[in-house]
Amino acid sequence: MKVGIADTTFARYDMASDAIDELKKRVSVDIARYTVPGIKDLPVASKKLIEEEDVDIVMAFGMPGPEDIDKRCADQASNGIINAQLMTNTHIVEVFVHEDEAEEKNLPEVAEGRARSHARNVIKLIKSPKKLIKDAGKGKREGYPDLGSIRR
Ligand code: RDL
Ligand code: RDL
Ligand code: RDL
Repeated sequence: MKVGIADTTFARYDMASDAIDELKKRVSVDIARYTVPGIKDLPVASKKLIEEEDVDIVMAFGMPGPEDIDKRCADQASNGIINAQLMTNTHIVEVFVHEDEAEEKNLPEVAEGRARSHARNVIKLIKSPKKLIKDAGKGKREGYPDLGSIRR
């Protein structure tokens, strides 16, 4: 299995290294990593990893900042990432942590948890998609505790 890792220098936490560690602990994996300045550069970085490095799947890591301009930037980046997935028919798992999602002192824990959790999702998407079917409707979250299903 070959995983493309796209990440940014704008981010204030290195989620990609946690994800690579999680992948390597669990499966035999080749990594192609491409670091760009910010989240709006992630769509083309991801598309190049798919087309030029022949990866099976991409993880795109980014941290939208706290300002309104950053939120709009994040929307644009997400749209671009979705377009790149549709153009290449390949999953790009978007691993974003918003800087205002938690207090600064708690952000590293959220970021590490989300990175590792999505790394496990990536293994399932490529190696054993049936395991995801088993989790359907279970209120799974990344970086926070799972919420669980709603009961009658
Ligand atoms: O292509 C160069 C930049 O435009 C690009 O890297 C942007 O993603 C950079 N950037 C912003 O311009 C911005 O207003 C970022 C953010 N906000 C942000 O919140 N997070 C980023 N980049 O990773
Ligand atoms: O590509 C991996 C994730 O980015 C992707 O699965 C997102 O759809 C996950 N997600 C969010 O990142 C989010 O901020 C979801 C929600 N909110 C949501 O409200 N419902 C979801 N996913 O199903
Ligand atoms: O409503 C509470 C949470 O659902 C909310 O904080 C989510 O939007 C958090 N979140 C992101 O903001 C995001 O960019 C999540 C993801 N990505 C994600 O990939 N998985 C999550 N939450 O569980």
